[in-house]
Amino acid sequence: SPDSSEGTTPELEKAGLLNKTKIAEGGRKLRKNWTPSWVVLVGNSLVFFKDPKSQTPSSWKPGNSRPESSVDLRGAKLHWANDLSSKKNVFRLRTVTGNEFLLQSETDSVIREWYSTIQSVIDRLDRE
Ligand code: I3S
Repeated sequence: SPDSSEGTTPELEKAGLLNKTKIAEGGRKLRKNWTPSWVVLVGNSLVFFKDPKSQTPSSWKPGNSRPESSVDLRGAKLHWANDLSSKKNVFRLRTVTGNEFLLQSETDSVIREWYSTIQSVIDRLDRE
């Protein structure tokens, strides 16, 4: 179909504002630096943008703004991680390359939706 995720336009699964900090790079621990981030789940990737105010789910298109960083979800692991922060609603995402991020929202339903949507992409990639 024209809307298939096959081809050149990756499927936009979800987009929104989360608090983010990177805690490891290639397995090496980093100092936390929590910042609000516009997070876009598209195709097999989680993409992070600065300047959340300039982004909305309806206006976001692949390629129309420069991402701060991007995470390949293939082989990634997701875990609730309330032990890793004093904040509530925190999960940890670890990539196969040993990059680790904490993502957080003050809103329970928001973080639960992100967790289950990212996990479903990881599961889909595991089955491929
Ligand atoms: O895991 P930590 O070290 O308690 O994380 C806190 C610190 O990164 C802190 O910054 P300083 O390195 O300047 O102390 C941050 O302000 C806190 O937000 C971090 O803890 P939380 O519990 O918010 O993840």
